[in-house]
Amino acid sequence: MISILGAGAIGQLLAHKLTDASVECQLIVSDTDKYSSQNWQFCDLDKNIRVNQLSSSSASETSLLEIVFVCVKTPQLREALDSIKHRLSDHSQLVLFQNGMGHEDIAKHFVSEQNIFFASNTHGAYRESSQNLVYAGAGQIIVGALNQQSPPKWFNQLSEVNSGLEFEWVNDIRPILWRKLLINAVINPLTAIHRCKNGELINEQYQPQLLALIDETRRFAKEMKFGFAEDIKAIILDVIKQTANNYSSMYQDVVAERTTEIDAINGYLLDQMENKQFHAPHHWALWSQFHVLYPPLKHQAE
Ligand code: KPL
Repeated sequence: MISILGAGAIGQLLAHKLTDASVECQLIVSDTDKYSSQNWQFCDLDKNIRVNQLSSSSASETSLLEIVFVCVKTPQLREALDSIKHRLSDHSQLVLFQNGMGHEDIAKHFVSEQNIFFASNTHGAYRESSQNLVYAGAGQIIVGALNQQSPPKWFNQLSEVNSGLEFEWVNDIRPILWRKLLINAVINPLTAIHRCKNGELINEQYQPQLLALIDETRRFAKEMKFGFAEDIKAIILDVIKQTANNYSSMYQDVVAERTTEIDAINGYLLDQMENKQFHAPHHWALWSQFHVLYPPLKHQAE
């Protein structure tokens, strides 16, 4: 049984797609979240709308969890894992779907290192209301671990199912997480600042900033000796194209006045750039522009 912690856009997308493919799964919802029914609306890529009955379990229940797809955002990670810690055993495995890097340090407080996996997701989805999801762009889910070469049993079973989610295993997840971080560091704050869909970033008025950021990102990736450095422009433009109709997760957070992943994504990147003494005026300008528009929420500063 796969448990999905967090009923945000990506948590719901996984629950719908796995339920459609008859994979046993459940959404773990917090005790404070009140959902009106078991009916969850799903608008698929072809714009067909259907209602799925998704199984759910409240965090405070006591049955043990085997595989947990952790789909909350980085700022909520510790609290979410804390809410299910009584349901974790030595055999529980966590699959972390957060954007950014470094969050495994939080997960290590809850399960041992060999039970931590990472998923890098490029599917786009957004919620129109709490139980109403729009699937806005097909992507891929690349899964791996930091120190583990072979995929676990659940991964092999999942990859044999035709869920449409395109699961792929890699032996070393680090470069994949970096690649995703660089994609998110450009697309997410820009869409939040300009309040636009991903696809609108290629419009004339945003293009100079987009291209300058991409070029600075390419030079940093080269400095870091990432194999994908020279392809990063094509990679970012391709994600923009594939998810053109999506509102990025950071856009969705600022609109809903939730804490964003700006620290986990751009904060982490700027720290690494500083460590390397890499000159990054465009990324610093992006950081300032974001913080002028969206000062840290009161509860973040406390
Ligand atoms: O990861 C995403 C996000 O919004 O966080 C992308 C792939 C950019 C889709 O919007």
